[in-house]
Amino acid sequence: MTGMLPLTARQSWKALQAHQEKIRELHLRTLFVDDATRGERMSAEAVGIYLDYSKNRVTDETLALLCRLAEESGLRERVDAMFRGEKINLTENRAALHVALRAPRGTSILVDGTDVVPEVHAVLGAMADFANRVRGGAWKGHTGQPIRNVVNIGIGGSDLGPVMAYEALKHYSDRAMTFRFVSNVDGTDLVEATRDLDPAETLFIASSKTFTTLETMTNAESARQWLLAGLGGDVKAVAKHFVAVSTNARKVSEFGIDTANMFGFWDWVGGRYSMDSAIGLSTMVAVGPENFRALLDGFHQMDEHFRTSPFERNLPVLLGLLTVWYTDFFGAETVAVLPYEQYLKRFPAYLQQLTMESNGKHVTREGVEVGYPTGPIYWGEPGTNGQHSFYQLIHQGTRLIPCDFIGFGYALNPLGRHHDMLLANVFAQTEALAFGKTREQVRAEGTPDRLVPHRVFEGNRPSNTILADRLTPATLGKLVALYEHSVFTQGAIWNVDSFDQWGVELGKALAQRIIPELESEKEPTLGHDSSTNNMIRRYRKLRNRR
Ligand code: G6Q
Repeated sequence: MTGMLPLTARQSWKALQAHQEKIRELHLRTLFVDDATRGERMSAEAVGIYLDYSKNRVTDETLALLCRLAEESGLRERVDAMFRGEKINLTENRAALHVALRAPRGTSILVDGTDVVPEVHAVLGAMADFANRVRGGAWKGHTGQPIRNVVNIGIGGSDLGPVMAYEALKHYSDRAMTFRFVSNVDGTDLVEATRDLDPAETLFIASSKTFTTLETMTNAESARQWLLAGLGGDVKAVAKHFVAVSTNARKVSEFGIDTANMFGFWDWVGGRYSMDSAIGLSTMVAVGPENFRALLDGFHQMDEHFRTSPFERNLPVLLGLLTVWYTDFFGAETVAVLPYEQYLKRFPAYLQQLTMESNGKHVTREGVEVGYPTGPIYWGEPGTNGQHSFYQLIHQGTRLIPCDFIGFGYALNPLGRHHDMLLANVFAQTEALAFGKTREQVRAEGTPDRLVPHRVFEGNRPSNTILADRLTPATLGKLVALYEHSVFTQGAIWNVDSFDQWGVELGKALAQRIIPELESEKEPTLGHDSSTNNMIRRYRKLRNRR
């Protein structure tokens, strides 16, 4: 931004560096002993989401400095620019306006002078009509049978959101229907997804913003062949068994899908920010239009909280700033996201794309090499499973891994004592990470001397705990928006373009070059490096031995 000092030259940044030197040895044990109210005080609650951030290696001063860093980094102006529909995705000259996807009817957001909110609601209306027809059996397949199976074909942003949302909201889904998701160009994905399905009852949703993506186009073409082979080869069947979600009407119609059955979105919706656009069609068919609208309402509530709340009480801002704190001042390289909710089993995978594709950048928005670490690696698995595998390293390894624990008050499937046990584990883990177990405590337990070092937990390992009432469509919307805006906050501080993904684009182009070299009958002349050339030759030989 014009007139703004580079990040590391900002006063608050320098103050944070000096402050970190002072408090880096400070133990959470001491912080909690010194302030009996810390656990309640260092928390924030909004739109039904409760965040306990007291088990972080921060003091009031840290938080004040981090909020100042946000001010000095122009976070407020950035947020306003996003909500105003400005072209904040500089390298692609586009707005990043996923917040418009959940703007209520009657509000107005302009992109290039056009109000996009009515368009959003027109598409939502068309999706709802379609979803109701499929769910109610009015939409018939080629042979007159109703649809029982829905297969979403897409990849990246056109897959991860739909899969995650379907799994997360399965409790609310129509159990008489089957939902599958095909993304990988590895033929196994499609073959396994369709092997037990009857083509006469199967609907494919080809989801691709560009409708040119290699994997999706290849899978869609093979799905079409599978369908036609199963239904006697009449190409008219395609119109009844394929619909598209895309921004590219021409390509959709070239594929043979009637554009009357195409659900559109816009260039200002980034792939990883698109699960609440028409890309969510499979979600809507699964859970119904009313639940989908509740999901959007949850997103919108968090959007409004992010847009209007002061930084010190703003959940996404707090999460984002804490991530900056550990990434840039403690050298942490990862963040673990640990949902204690089986339905959120794909949430960490979804977040990996959202966070790492957005902030995995090494230059500023002006194209200058950054002089500080940016986006950390996000990873995770649902609890309690992770406790019996990788938590060991979080507790006793040599790395600092800030963790986000996510839990719910009510179980969607109450079963005996299960839920109390589940939540007891959330609280026990954050307690153990923060406070550990001292040498004295281990000795007092009668541990033999030689085992003492192995049983000591140094503690002081930071975590956030996010609690909500129960996992509903609205809660899911709030959670996703929480992380979207946390990513935005981080990107604003680091001054990177969180909305482009040139790293993905390169891979897309390179594979296209190699495919003909693998497929050509004649031995191709190869111009790669010696390793790539050698592997291509080796693969051609292996393949020919079939
Ligand atoms: C997301 C990325 C990427 C994209 C896929 C699929 O932000 O841009 O993951 O979603 O490459 O692209 P299409 O939807 O165009 O097939």
